[in-house]
Amino acid sequence: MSRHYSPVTLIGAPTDVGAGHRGARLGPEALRIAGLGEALMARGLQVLDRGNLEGPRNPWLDAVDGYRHITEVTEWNRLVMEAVYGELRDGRMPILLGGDHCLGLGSITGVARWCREAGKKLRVVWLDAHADFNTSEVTPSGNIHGMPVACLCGLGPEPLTHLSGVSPAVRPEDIRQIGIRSVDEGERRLLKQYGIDVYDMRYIDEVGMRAAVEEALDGLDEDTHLHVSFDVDFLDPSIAPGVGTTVLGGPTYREASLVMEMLCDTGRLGSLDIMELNPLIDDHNRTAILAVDLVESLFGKSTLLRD
Ligand code: 4U7
Ligand code: MN
Ligand code: MN
Ligand code: MN
Repeated sequence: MSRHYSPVTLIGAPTDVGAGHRGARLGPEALRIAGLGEALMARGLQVLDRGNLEGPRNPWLDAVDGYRHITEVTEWNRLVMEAVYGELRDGRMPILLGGDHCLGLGSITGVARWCREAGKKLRVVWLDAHADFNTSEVTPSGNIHGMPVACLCGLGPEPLTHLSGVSPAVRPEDIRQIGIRSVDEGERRLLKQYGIDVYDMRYIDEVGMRAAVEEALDGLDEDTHLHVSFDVDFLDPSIAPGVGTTVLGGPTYREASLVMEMLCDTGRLGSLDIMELNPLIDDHNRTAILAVDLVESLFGKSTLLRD
């Protein structure tokens, strides 16, 4: 199926300031070396690589008041929000190359700000092993990459919840999470309280990936901007070892490809994050190469031979 896409912009955000392992700062280069830009161009897209954002270094300190590195995390998210928003305003599709997933906050805050101005509805599809809905009170780690979805929903420290001035940046009912299989105790309560629509692995096992994704995409219309936040640890660790926080029991290659193909078929994709890739834990860049392959599916590569 051939589609018309806006020109695409790659934005590298080389930091692991929100993570519990160092190395995700090398994600943008690993994705470039795995051929992300070339693969998108081969699909007929116009691609501009803006290189990497430059933000504060990772001080690698213990948590203070339940957060690690909140000052640095705030600054990185501000940079990401401005970059993502700027691309959308210029009519381009931003692809954020992480970097750890705390930056999903800045990326989606930028997207939501643009949607408000453009009068568009927003649907966020969060592909992850984790729900990333912790707060300083319930986090077992203090790592802010476990908190961005809560912050988007207005739950968290002021500098993070009010990045664009508006809080909540996203309505909880606009979020769908797929692939979830690791949720902390307090986090589970908050997810329920906020009514987040979670398609966890148990549900996917029971109804199948196709039905789960169909439900997650229900109600999308031509006024909807689809944002995909792809945490690479969504994938089963047997195929994607290059992440800091592997969790057994994730989607297979075919299940993940199907998700991407179905997201593509909506024709509504407007922005993308590729997050949490850690080349230091990877095996000859295979996880980056797999991520690029799946992104190709998201942009229309398909094994489908039927019409
Ligand atoms: B990722 C964790 F405790 N929940 O908060 C936490 F299990 O962006 C992990 O999804 C968070 O990779 C993982 O530290 C964040 C932990
Ligand atoms: Mn995540
Ligand atoms: Mn994760
Ligand atoms: Mn992770």
